[in-house]
Amino acid sequence: MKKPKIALTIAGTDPTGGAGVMADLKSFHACGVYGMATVTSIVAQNTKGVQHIHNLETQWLSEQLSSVFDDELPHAIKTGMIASKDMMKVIQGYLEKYPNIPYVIDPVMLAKSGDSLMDDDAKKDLQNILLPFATVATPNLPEAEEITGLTIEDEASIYKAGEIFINEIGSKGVVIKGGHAEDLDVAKDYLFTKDNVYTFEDPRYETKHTHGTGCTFSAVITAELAKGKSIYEAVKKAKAFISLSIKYTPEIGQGRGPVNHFAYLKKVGLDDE
Ligand code: PXL
Repeated sequence: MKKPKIALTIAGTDPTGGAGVMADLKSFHACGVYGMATVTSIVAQNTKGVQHIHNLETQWLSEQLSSVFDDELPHAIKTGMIASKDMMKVIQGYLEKYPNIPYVIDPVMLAKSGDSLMDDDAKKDLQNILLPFATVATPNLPEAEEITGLTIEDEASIYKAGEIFINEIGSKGVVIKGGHAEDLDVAKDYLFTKDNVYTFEDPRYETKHTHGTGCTFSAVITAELAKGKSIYEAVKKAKAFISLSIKYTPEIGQGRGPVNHFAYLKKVGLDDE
């Protein structure tokens, strides 16, 4: 068998299987990429909200990463929930050592339920410690506001935020996701790179079942970069992937249910187009 491409996630857990490490592994697999996973925090949560968070000791993360990197190098790395500055520093060490491995950062701050997934003072550390190494960062509007300090209320401020990510923070690419702008009937995302701006638009589906969208979107970008795709191609696929996964949500749980990580794989909705 041909050796597969490998994507590694560094993230928190979600026992519903919709978000975090679980979403990442499913999404890697659905993209035909072999998934590896290291855990930062164990989160007791369901579709109704987050009940408990247990951040692992930093050393436990170092040990997991050391086990992976001592054995087999991934072709791309993704980070999701990282609760503390110390964990960010550990991850930074690997990004410095392996600058050619594409790195996708989902700057996770809040769960869909509104619960905080990060120490308050760790928010500013993301931008000093990890965002400068990003091949692609994937903030939603509230995260982009927190990171840039801007109030984002129109397209001009999205462009200004993109410029800050690329020219001041030093990320190679950033997708500012417009999904939170609920007054619009399209979900429009903006990809900024050093020389270009691309926009991606899909219809907005009326559903409350969007748990895990951010994790899934960034995991698909990671998988595509692992395959050697360009940033543009990776984001384009992630947009198509996430739209189908929201359209064909499996309706699980009593609250905000998870997306369908296998809708794209099964080409649900694509065959009859
Ligand atoms: O999508 C943000 C996120 C990241 N990581 C974990 C989560 C969530 C959202 O629920 O649970 C573990």
